[in-house]
Amino acid sequence: MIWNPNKECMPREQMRLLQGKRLHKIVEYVYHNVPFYRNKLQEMDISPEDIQTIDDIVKLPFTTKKDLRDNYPFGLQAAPQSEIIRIHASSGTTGNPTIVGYTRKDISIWSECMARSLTSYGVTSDDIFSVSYGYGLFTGGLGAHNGVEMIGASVVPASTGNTEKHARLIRDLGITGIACTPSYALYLAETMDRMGISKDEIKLRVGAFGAEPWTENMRTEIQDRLGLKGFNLYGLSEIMGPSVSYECDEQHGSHINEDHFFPEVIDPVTLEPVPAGQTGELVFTTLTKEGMPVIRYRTRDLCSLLPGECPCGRTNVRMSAIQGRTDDMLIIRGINVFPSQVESVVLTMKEFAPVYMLIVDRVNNLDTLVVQVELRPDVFNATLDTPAAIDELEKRFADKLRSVLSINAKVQIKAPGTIERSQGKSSHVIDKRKLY
Ligand code: DLL
Repeated sequence: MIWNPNKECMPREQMRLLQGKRLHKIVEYVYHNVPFYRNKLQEMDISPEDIQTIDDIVKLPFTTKKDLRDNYPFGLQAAPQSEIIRIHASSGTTGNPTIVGYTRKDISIWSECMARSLTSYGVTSDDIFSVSYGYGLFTGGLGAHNGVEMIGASVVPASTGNTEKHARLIRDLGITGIACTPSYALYLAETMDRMGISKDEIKLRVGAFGAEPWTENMRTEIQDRLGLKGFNLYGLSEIMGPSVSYECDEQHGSHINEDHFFPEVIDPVTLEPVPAGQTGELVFTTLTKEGMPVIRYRTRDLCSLLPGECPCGRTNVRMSAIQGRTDDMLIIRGINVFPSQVESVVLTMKEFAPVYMLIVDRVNNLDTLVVQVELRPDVFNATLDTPAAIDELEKRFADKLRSVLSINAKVQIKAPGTIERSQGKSSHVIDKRKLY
């Protein structure tokens, strides 16, 4: 089944005409409503009239996460506050999160994009569907929720945490579909094993997995252990949230909702488009968004656009799985974490030298984060001479980290000179998960 064949299976020439028209409109819209874009366009001597077809997009400036941060909180918002009906936030590199406001029309388009994804996975109004992405500032929970409601399946807003209760609900209600991070799916399988709930007692048949990178091996393991078919779901807050793209039954790349989000792949160094099919940095322009439209947003995600037609009948272009990032952002338990956030905490504590290391691992299918930090030599020699003093400092550091990162980290305070220095480019991360 296809939710909106008119848009998902549109002939290519027609799609490009539609994209061109929408691009012109959105450029005109930001020109008149967002001083940041007006200034940028004026600096480049571009007027909205110069943008008539989708090919003109290359004339436009890029937008980066730094631009969002510099314009915190509402500087890139185009619609008046009275028209914003929801605000989400995602982590920034330091300090301020990225704030994204949505109008009623934005939420309705987002819900439809999500409905397209779920329909492509085979979800129908007969399903009982558990949304186990976090609800709250993160876009995963409410984003998926609205889509499930739109197709008329029964949504169970399980969110994350309380996994044993969730496992019992999956068995007792006969839940047939689930949306969560792939690592949470494995953790759920593990919890069920521990509780003695077998695959034969549950009716799960479809999973919508995303918000973090995952491998084909993980897909096989999740499918085997939960007895379902797992589909990729991709998205990012700055563009919308989950369902910027979604897999179909062919599971060869994820179809982009191209009538709303125009994709480009560029060389992250030269910023020039890469030849079709080659890997580079994914860039999106929102073609219809009212709340916070973005022009040529650099996602930092590395992938390629797949050439050729898809046997499923959808004509929307497909993107490959994400193959890495051009920055150092980590996704730990579905939450975006930048080493620079840890650094910002380290720098606020006078006991520490600016030498730290994040060690990320996956233990029993749960991501773990250890943050090591070095004491300054004078502090090491003078003040911190009892285990109680070290404990107190560790606790203070862990509390500060939790409030900045929104996840728990185990902290280890190290003696001066004991964290390994890198020879070349300074690296603050050891990621043992091998996700790409
Ligand atoms: O993770 C939105 C989302 C929620 C997508 C639920 C899918 C499901 P952010 O928190 O802004 O938004 O993080 C976006 O997560 O740039 C990618 O690096 C990564 N990411 C998201 N989906 C996938 C995926 C949500 N399917 C960042 N595969 C993106 C690999 C993914 N990476």
